[in-house]
Amino acid sequence: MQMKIKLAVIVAAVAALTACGQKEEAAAPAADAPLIVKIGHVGPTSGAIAHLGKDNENGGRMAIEELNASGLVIGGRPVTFELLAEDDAADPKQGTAAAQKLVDAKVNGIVGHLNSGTTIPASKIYNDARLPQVSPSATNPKYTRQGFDTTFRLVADDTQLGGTLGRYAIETLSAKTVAVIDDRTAYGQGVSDEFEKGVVAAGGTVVAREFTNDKATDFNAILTSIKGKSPDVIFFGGMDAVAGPMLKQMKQLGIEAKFMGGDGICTAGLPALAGDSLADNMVYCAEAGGVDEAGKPAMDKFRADFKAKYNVEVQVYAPYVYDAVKLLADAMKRAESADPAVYLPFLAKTDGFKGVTGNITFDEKGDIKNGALTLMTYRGGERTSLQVIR
Ligand code: ABU
Repeated sequence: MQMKIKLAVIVAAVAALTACGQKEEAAAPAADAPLIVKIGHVGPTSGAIAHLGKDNENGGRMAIEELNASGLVIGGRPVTFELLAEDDAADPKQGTAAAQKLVDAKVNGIVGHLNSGTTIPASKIYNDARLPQVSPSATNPKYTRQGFDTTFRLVADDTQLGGTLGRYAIETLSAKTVAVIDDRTAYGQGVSDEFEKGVVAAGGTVVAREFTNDKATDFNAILTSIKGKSPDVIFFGGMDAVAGPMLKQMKQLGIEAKFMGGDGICTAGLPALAGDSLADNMVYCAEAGGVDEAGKPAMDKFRADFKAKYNVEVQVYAPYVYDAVKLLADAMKRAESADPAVYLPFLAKTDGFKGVTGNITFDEKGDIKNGALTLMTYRGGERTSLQVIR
């Protein structure tokens, strides 16, 4: 009897294995069967800076649609790209949860996240999974300085951004004294520290350093304290959703200092957030990228196409997300494979990829070589480009 049971178990196991083998055989794609390539995108599509997260996500969708219309073939197989979009609400914990979800979904590559505070912790999860990650907007230098070979960045970092703005405040705006406020995020603290260094190197004086947080709406106490020190410039390290109300309260308190910030405030949405407190030539900021004269037609076309498609202006980084998605596809094409292990070395060797944001070549850390900055001010409620600096 026992013998019979044993035999039955063996027969069942063999049958299961055979069925499994047949199933695997049936699932093996034909050599020219369509290839589905999944690109993960993460940004804050909820919360105070949802307008920036949606801007990034839409840039990614535009690239995906164009790639699918282009009839790209990789390894002899026609490719269909899919965007798997996740919301991290600019929160580091939600950022790592979103990262793990995309790893579990077996995406082929990552574009994101938007914030340094989410991008840096998520980058460890992607590195552990050996997934290439291209950030279109995170500017904290640490992101590409962790020894990971999977991290890439399409914009200049906060050392370049904060340092240039610090020197600009003293040398071009003729400020002698500055006050600095940061939002205690990885981005806000980092860019403020670099701004201070730039100010001091150019001979200026930092008369106050205050902090707030990335959800604050009341700045009366810190602005009143700063007003007592009469700085020529107030620099804010943080995002536009906080800068807008801060500008309104500066006006209410009668503070006439110029207001500066990094790329986080340098958005198309700042005028709406600041209302009538945004006087002409009062705010100076910089996008951590930008194109020279020769690159303007392609960038202008992107902006016009984006506006026509989504009925909203580009905020800041949609073109960089668009380029990041196309760049991943380009590396896959050069490798003739969408397998991250196969195309990662091709991505690292990217040399002169022609994007709408300019020519892209990576250095040994995965940072863009010869990255640009675009200094901006606001006039008539519009972002106005002043100068592209390399
Ligand atoms: N670079 C500005 C916004 C994104 C960040 O946190 O780095």
